[in-house]
Amino acid sequence: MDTAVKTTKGKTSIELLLGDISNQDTEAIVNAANRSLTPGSGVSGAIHSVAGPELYEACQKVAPVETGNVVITPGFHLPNPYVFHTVGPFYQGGGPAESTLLARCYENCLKLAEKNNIRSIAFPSISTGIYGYPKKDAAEIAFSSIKKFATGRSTISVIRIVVFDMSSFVIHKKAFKKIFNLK
Ligand code: AR6
Repeated sequence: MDTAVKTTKGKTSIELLLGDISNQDTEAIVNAANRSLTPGSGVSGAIHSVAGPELYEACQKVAPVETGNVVITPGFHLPNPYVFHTVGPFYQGGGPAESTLLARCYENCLKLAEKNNIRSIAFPSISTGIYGYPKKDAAEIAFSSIKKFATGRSTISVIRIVVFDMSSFVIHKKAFKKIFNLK
């Protein structure tokens, strides 16, 4: 089975990949952080362990971060010059306030990438691990936010979502096809 899908909107390639967020060739990667930016397991554990202790020190200078917001640090020992730390909502039923906050994570990261002339960015599926957001709903919110952003005006060349296991990939691929109207 293929482990990647792609589509294009304007000048932007939008991709879904099965892989590891801490091993991407993009200029920026996104950390699914908590408000105090302390390393945990999952995405933040993988990112901090490759970046090294300098990342923790840099995070402590910019914490705390409100849910839905984002801050940038260098990537230190990662292959990426930048790490975006965004805080997804903790799932408590998925009402409009939660879905808006999740969408805001993607929108704010993309806006900040554009503002910093960053041309490629890779996201994990924010909130779908420890924070418990159902993957189907979270994937549709992620791709809708990306689609809205990329339609027409983005200067970002690559926007990628990286998922870590095959069952997540299958769920995200279905959402990708639905949101981008692909067969
Ligand atoms: N690469 C890509 N995706 C991954 C990786 C990886 N290396 N590891 C896990 N995933 P999570 P959250 C998937 O829990 O739900 C942290 O400890 C995983 O399967 O990392 O936003 C923070 O410090 C899941 O689908 O993030 C916070 O306290 C998705 O990435 C809290 O957890 C997100 O899982 C944030 O929880």
